[in-house]
Amino acid sequence: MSKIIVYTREGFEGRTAEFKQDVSDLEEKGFNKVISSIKVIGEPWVAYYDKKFAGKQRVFEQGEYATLDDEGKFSSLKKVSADLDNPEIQLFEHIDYGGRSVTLRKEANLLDIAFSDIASSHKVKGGVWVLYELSSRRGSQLISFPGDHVPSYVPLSFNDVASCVRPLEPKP
Ligand SMILES: [Ca+2]
Repeated sequence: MSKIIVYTREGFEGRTAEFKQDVSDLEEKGFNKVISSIKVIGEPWVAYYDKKFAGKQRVFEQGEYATLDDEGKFSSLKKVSADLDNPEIQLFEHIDYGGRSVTLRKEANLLDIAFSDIASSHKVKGGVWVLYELSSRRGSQLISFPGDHVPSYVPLSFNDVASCVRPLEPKP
C-alpha cells in the first residue's frame, strides 16, 4: 500500500489530504498549486507542475518533506507502481536516438563517463529512472518509466543538461 499525504503549508501544516491513487488534476481535489509539504508512505510518487502528469516533475520517495523546492507548483500526482527490477536506460547524444549512446544499469555521474550535458533522448528498457540537471542528484529532474521512449528533451527543457542518472531502488 502506498500513499501520499499533502499539506498546504510547510512543516505539515494547513489543509491536508491523503491520496492512494493517481491525481491527474489537483484542482478537482482543491489542492492545485498549493502543496507545500509532503509525506510519502510506501512506493514513490512523482509530482508534476502541470495537470495530466506533464511539465516539470520531481520524485518523492518514502519519507517526510517538511519544505519543498517546488512549493506551490504541483498540479498532478502519479504513484510509481512500475516494476523497479532490472533497471536499464540508454541515453543518446542527439534527439531521435542519434549520435553516441551509453547504456546504464545503475546510478552514474555522467561526468565520469564523458556524457555530462550531452544527452538529448533516451529509451528505458527497465526500471524507473531519474535524470538530474546537476551532479549529486540536484537541480531539475526528469522521471521516466519502463518502456518509455523519449525522442527529444527539447520540449521538456532538459536538452544537454543531464548530469547524473539513477534508477529508483526496489524496497528490500
Ligand atoms: Ca545533445
